[in-house]
Amino acid sequence: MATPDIIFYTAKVCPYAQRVEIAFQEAKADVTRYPIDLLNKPEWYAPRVNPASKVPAVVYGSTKSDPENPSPESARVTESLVLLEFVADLYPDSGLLPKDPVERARARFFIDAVSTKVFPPFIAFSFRGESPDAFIAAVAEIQELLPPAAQFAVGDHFTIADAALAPFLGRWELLLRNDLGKFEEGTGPRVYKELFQSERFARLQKYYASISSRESFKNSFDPEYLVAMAKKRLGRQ
Ligand SMILES: N[C@@H](CCC(=O)N[C@@H](CS)C(=O)NCC(=O)O)C(=O)O
Repeated sequence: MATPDIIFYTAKVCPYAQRVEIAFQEAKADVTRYPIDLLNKPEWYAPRVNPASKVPAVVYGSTKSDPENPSPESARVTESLVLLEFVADLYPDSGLLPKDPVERARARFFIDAVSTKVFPPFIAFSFRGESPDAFIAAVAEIQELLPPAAQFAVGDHFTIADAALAPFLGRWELLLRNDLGKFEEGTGPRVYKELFQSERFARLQKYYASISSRESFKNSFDPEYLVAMAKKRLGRQ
């Protein structure tokens, strides 16, 4: 039987797509990447690939497909967290999901905490200029979930829990350091110092050093491009 092919619709700017890119690279998966320009999406994308018209999306099929006109028999899989599980299921030997049920539950709990606790206060702070306090408190809660000595979120092996958080940690570090956000000037570097340089967040900083030094992260994170895009969206001038 032919190996099913995987078409991955992605965009370098998108942290959700980077989650999936990291997982594919960690799994050493052979995928066809198709970049989508989010400012000028092809008219076939929603009807043929993802009705929600978002990246990331994957078409998974049994025949070599044309990315612009994938076979209707191929499966469409969307939503970054669903895709992380999908990649882990396709590549069980990658260790992206541990074999042990308790560790699997820990990975999923970590992902749930990231999604429910940190994103809302980050958006309030960064896109609406509200106080950073709730965001900093939420990051402290995430830090508490990190094992004291292990390298990654659920031990010494990189899992989907790390892939889920890494793109966001990377963007927080970059955007805060460059003072990019809809907050008062100078607030970004102040919060940056707290999260990425203070003793209080030493555990988080060590964790960030572990994930940001992974090849899968470095290959999928382009700081200059992200700063340029963020300046257009969040710049003060
Ligand atoms: N919940 C989705 C969010 C994906 C998402 O919001 N993607 C954005 C880019 S980061 C997108 O494609 N937006 C559509 C657009 O910009 O038109 C996921 O986790 O995959």
